[in-house]
Amino acid sequence: MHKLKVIITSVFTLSILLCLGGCKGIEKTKPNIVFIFIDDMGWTDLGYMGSEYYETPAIDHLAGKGMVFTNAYSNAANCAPTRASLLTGQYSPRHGVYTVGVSTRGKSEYRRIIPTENSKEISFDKITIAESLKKAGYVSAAIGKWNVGNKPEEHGFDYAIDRGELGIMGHFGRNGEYLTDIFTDKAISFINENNPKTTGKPFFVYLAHHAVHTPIQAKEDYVEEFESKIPSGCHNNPTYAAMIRSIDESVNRINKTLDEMELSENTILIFFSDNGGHGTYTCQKPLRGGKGMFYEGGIRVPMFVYWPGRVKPGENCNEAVIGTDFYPTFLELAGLAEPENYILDGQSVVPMIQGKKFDEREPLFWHFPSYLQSYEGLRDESRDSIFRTRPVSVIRKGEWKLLMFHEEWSLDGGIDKVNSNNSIELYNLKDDIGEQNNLAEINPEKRDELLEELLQWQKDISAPVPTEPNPEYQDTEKSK
Ligand SMILES: [Ca+2]
Repeated sequence: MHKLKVIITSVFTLSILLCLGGCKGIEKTKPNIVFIFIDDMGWTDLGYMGSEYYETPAIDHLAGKGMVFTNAYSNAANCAPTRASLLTGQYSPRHGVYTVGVSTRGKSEYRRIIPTENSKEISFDKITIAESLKKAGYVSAAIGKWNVGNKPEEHGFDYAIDRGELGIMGHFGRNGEYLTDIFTDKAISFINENNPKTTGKPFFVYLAHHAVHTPIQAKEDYVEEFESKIPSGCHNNPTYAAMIRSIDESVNRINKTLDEMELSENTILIFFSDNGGHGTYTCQKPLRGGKGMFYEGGIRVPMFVYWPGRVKPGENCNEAVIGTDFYPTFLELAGLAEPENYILDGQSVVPMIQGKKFDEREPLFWHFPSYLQSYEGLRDESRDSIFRTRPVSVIRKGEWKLLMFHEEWSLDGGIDKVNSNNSIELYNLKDDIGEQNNLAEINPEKRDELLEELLQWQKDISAPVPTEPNPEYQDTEKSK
């Protein structure tokens, strides 16, 4: 008995000694990282975010025991650029992936300016987060939607599987199997086969579901169940609700796996969406707009971090964070320095996870020199009824947000005519989260302060602001 006590005391003393160097904050043990990435999930599309129709009991439970980020942003309002920024850790002007497909979406006769050409892939000179984590011994998997050219294995992932390899086009396989379930199975298999207790290597799972992106398809029995429930406002599509239920099951199954393998305490689980919800099927009120727009509904997304014993349960973090913050966050968790000669645009959110704040939060920026045509459901919330967005740059600093529209800026006199050319919108998100009151005229001091920072950022990062008029543009009432 006495001997045992001595051993226990020694182990305890030893751990204290070992702790002197590293136990403050994040330990030296490299945590596993599970990043669950939802496609097109809107800010209020979850129970814990206020939906009274969609049901997400498992997610609500984990979010309640984790940390909810209320001011989390995607780097763009649509899929590819958000993913490129997240994987490279860089804002879009550095990688050139501004949009999905071409920049010229929507009829040419309505476009005033020639938009910037878009890149459809991450170039090989980029150091992806998977490549960086590999240096710290991580084994990594990209499961699901990729969307940024080449293959995940060519960008540092050890294992990858996508919908195409499964021979699936929409959300169902030939035998009726559901894509969200298949990807969840693949993630669970990967975790099983790469148990750090056996391999000695931490894992990074990038689970990028295609749900809840169109086509809106879900399991029939779930759809029927939601058909019998009472819709709530603009959350009223039973098939969309059923898709969300399958996402909830996915998160639950992943968490259960980690729990059963006793990995939860050394695994950080992050839930995030790549842009706002699709205006035809859902809405994110009180936010304005949805997917494809640079109003809050298009870029503010649901996010929580679950890490039992490490993240203080039940906390909300109201600091503004953005997709490019994950790269430096993962580096810090893995104990890695930033890659040499490689610029990272984000800031680690590890202090927030520890219940602190950023020493100083840099302003957040977006740059979208492209057009996105509109569709039913969003026309009332866009700036105009033809496009969800026209070329635009955005800065968010503190509670203020400024949007600079390139057509008016470049063709109607820029800074010299800023008081009258309608190129700028300014909102105070604290008072006006719905972006209803443009304060650009009322508060020119704040407008100029943010504008100056935005212009400086554009210059520093060589952001292309389109300037050339489109010869096919027809100046009719409808095109405005
Ligand atoms: Ca998306």
